[in-house]
Amino acid sequence: MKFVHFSDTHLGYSDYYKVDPQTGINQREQDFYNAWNQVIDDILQIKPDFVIHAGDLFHTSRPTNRAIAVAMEGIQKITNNGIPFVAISGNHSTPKIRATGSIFESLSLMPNVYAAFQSKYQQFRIGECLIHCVPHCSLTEELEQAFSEVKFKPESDFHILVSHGAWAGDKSFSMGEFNEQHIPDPEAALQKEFDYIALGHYHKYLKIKPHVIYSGSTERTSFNEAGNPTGFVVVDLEKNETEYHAIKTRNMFRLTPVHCEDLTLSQIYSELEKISDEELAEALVSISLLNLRKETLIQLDIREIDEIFPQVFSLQKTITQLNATHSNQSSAVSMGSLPIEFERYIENADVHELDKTRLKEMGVSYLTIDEF
Ligand SMILES: [Mn+2]
Repeated sequence: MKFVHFSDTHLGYSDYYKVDPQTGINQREQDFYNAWNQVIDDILQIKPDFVIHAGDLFHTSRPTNRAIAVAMEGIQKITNNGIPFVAISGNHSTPKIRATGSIFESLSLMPNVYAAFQSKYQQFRIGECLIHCVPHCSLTEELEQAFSEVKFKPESDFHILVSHGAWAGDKSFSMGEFNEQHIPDPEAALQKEFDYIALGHYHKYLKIKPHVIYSGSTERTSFNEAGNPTGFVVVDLEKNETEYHAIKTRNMFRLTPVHCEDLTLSQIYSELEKISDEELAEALVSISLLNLRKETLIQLDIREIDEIFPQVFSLQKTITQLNATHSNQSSAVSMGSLPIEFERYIENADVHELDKTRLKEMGVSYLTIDEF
């Protein structure tokens, strides 16, 4: 028995304003569809006995018609080849209000699709495998109830658990989302070992134990995921082997921060020129300029920075200002924010007989709202 375990495809996710010239769809939305389609194509090559999706199939609980169509087309390619598709709902695809209904209700009408989505335990038998599904549950009591209902049937040869959430006991598996659920070690509670535990939620491929695995996501939803591979897991139950298959997605880089306290404006630009290379082509790139002196910050030209990186897909800039009173502290600056833009404007404006310094001070104090 061989199966594919994947998760967190987040179909319908979109970001930035760029459009795919071929499809006319938001480029990042298209990237997520491309990742999904790559996995589907790979599954058709691998020809597993079944496929497991461990949650967050869609980015939202009310996916768009397009996201639904992409999902259904992919699932149909798999099931038309006689490969059953098992899915559970994750925290992103579970409606907060039950009356909303679930898209999984529709998906489960498709032949050869088995979906667990009602905040309760469900099991599905596929050949000699019993697949125990605990989807995202809105309430902790529902989750506890769901795990308490997990039953091993002795006649089934293989037991697989599918769940979505942060594996309890270690904070690092958390996505830091307010509605994520914590999965208690079910093997400890049941005093039984599963042949495999297919986990979703954590967007990084991770083996907690040889048979307890997060497949990670198929695309990256934030810079926290820069450097994570994207792909899926192939599991061979007889051989007791798992193998990670990476797929090709848009690169995401978080570059080494530039410390600017001792740099002039032109030195900052030339530092950036040094790190701008071909490897960044079409990538999502994040740069940090740290501890800029105020006088340098005011002269800094965001367009000039963008022009140093013409090859990237997008450039996220984090800029912090050296705090004059506490020289070891710095505060993040949002370029384009009113106080900064006002200072930049006054710096270059012709104010006749008015006192520029006083004008800046007064303007900034009116425009600054204390954060607390
Ligand atoms: Mn997710």
